[in-house]
Amino acid sequence: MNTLSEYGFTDRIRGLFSFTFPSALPLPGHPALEPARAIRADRGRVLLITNHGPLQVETDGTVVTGDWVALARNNDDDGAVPPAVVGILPRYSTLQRKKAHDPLSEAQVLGANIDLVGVVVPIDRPLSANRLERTLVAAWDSGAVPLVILTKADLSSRFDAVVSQTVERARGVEVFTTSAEAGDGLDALHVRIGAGSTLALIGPSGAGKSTLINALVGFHAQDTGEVRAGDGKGRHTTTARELIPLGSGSVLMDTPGVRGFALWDAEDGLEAVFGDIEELFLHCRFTDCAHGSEPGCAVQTALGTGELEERRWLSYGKMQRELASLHRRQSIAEQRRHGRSFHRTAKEAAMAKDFRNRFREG
Ligand SMILES: Nc1nc2c(ncn2[C@@H]2O[C@H](COP(=O)(O)OP(=O)(O)OP(=O)(O)O)[C@@H](O)[C@H]2O)c(=O)[nH]1
Ligand SMILES: [Mg+2]
Ligand SMILES: [Zn+2]
Repeated sequence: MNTLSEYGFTDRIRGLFSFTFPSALPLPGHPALEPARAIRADRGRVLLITNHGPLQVETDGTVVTGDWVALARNNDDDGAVPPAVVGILPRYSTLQRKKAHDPLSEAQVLGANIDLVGVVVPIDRPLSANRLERTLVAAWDSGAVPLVILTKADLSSRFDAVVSQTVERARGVEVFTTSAEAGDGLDALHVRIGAGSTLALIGPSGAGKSTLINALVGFHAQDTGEVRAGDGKGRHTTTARELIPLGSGSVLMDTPGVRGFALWDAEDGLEAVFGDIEELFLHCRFTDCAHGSEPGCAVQTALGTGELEERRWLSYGKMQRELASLHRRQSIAEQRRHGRSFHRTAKEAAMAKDFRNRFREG
């Protein structure tokens, strides 16, 4: 039977749990709160792993895959009150993106309490530098440490070129090369993951995330799907984010392939990936330089000498504008919310005054 320790319940989480939910030490007449981890979340329904095995509970939809929660169970065994999640442990990392096509600009939390984010890049397709950068921005921003994992090494004859190109693009992020087919690179990943930590794999459909998970755990834990013959794209085989224990308390998170990665409040991630560009700004002659045609612009100089790649500069600018427009929409939504509550209270106050006046008159 799977237990919590197989899902990353380390001493650190145990300590955090009893600190956050002191009532985990039962009081007479009160049910004890148990620690549990969400290993799959499907809107209001969450599959938890507890020290007594898996348990499905209904929740309000705020629990996401990877969350550590406090579970209250009825001790009387009469089953009158169903077990319930009564609290979520503060998340030490949160992988999120902006919901696609969402006018309200809401965040979609992909996973919580992840230690490592493996950005999966299949070697058999052309490498999209913009996509890699964007995903690394989100990965850094989550609070976890990103890794780049090249998959399907057995399929490329340009192997060395792709690896060195990826290392250059990843700019200091560790790059692992794997072939689930040939079993290459698995040991190095095992060592890097280490005991008690959680590695989430993200990347496009058909990149080989589930296949890599099966190779790492050594059995068929996740379904995999053939890629389309024409363009090599995947068929969206994995449909839910799910935790799979790897042994020695390490955990893998499989995720459905995503096409794009719209950013959500990712300034810190942007700085982590494009720190060199933000550093250049300090060397422009004018502090309010717009990095266009101003004299003494360090960005333009770096573009001119080739020190800064034009593509990277454009990619950075695009993400900056995306975040600026997100913040504009967020503040408009915020103002609307306040405006509405102001109108409501003003109207209520007027009605109350009207009522008092009539009462006095009467
Ligand atoms: N030759 C070779 N094929 C691989 C390797 N890894 C994955 N594949 C193949 O790539 C296809 C897609 O693999 P999946 O693991 O389903 O991809 P995924 O990233 O989980 O895709 P989604 O669940 O749709 O997001 C399958 O046909 C795998 O057999 C590898 O190392 N070598
Ligand atoms: Mg999959
Ligand atoms: Zn400038």
